[in-house]
Amino acid sequence: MLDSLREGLQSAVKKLVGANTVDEKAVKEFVRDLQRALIQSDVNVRIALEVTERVQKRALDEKPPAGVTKKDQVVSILYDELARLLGGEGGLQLSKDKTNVLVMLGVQGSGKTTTAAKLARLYSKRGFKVGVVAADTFRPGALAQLKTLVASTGAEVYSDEREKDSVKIAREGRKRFEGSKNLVIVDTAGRHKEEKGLLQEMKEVVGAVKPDATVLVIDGTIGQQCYNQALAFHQAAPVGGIIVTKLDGAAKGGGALAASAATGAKIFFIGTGERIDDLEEFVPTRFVGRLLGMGDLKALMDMVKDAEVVVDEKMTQRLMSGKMTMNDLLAQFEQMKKFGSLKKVLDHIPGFSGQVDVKELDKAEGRVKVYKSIIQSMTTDEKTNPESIDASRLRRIARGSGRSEKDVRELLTRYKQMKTLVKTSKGRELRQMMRRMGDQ
Ligand SMILES: Nc1nc2c(ncn2[C@@H]2O[C@H](COP(=O)(O)OP(=O)(O)O)[C@@H](O)[C@H]2O)c(=O)[nH]1
Ligand SMILES: [Mg+2]
Repeated sequence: MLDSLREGLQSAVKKLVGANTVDEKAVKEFVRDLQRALIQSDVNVRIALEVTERVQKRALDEKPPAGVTKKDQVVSILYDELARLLGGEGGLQLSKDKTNVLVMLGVQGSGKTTTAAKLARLYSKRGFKVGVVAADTFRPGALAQLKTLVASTGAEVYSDEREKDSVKIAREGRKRFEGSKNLVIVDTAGRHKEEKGLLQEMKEVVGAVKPDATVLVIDGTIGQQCYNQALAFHQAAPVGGIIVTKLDGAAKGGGALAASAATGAKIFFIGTGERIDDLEEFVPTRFVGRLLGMGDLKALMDMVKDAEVVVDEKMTQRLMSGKMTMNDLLAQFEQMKKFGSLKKVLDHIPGFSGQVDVKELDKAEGRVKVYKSIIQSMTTDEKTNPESIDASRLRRIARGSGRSEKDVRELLTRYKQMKTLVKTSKGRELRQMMRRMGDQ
């Protein structure tokens, strides 16, 4: 799905990551590569320029947070901006405590009937009682198609073969399922080729059924034309959400998604194939993470934000001036633990995986726990001046913390090592050293 866009974006990122330094020239080249990838995927030129200009401006203006490299920061900016381009979080919210009603809208052939069945399947699996209303009285064989598709889902179909008025069927179907189902999906014809008739029909059905949400089904192969189509529907009756279909193998998929999101309506799901299970919940951040070939980038970003918060510049200053207390050391250990988890996340990212030994990390985390209990058994004086800890104090601390004297000595050694390292290292090296300490 969206192979060319994925390849374009990933090769741009790869080039950036492979560059010696991320200077203005490298950023600009990166941005040009992005523009090319987006436009090739039929993202509207204006939108493509807007998003890449934002990436460029932020990449050049913003400083990376402490502990994050410039490269990682630029990639995370791209991730942010692409996710924003594809709309906000929060998909279709349905409550089992009521009868939720959805009306499927969209031009003929966009995938309404298929998607109605996919939704019936998905929500049946989630424990909803689902009813589907066959309100396409226009297309010959429409009812048979719907029944066949829905048969495997466990949902019930409401139809009336003698009734030719689709608005009436929609109204009756809703009435039939009211109270007995958690979800009613009304499939419509969308038969009118010309916009006016189609929108009129839609207004009538929506007026009769009064759904909780209208779901606009759009064929993703039409690319950025999605925008005008979605806007026309949205203006006739507010669209609750969009489902973009046929994104499997759609070269213009990027454009379709960006254009749909540009209307301001949320993309609820995407259709990724003809089979009944080929429906995916659309979460922009997750989707972009996959596009960029990064495991769970959302989790990674959260970690980076955490890391940003814990770096305490004042404490770093104190450490660098050679004054270090056990509490500082403890705080550093805690920080390493954070970097430790960050590494676990990195492990899910292709290119990083395999470079992190999770067992070693666990071991390091285990030691930190031991050190922590020891430090907590020290008096304030001992914490501030660990040099004052003699043999008898050492014994007392070991007893108090329930740890062995060997553990306490190990901690004191780590403290001395750290202090020496801090004295001999300068500026930014310090933080790198802190990170390396986590590996030991
Ligand atoms: N490849 C692919 N085909 C799809 C997808 N969704 C629907 N289709 C196909 O698109 C065609 C039209 O779908 P249909 O549900 O009948 O559209 P409707 O006229 O809007 O009800 C059918 O051949 C479907 O199998 C999808 O996500 N991927
Ligand atoms: Mg249909």
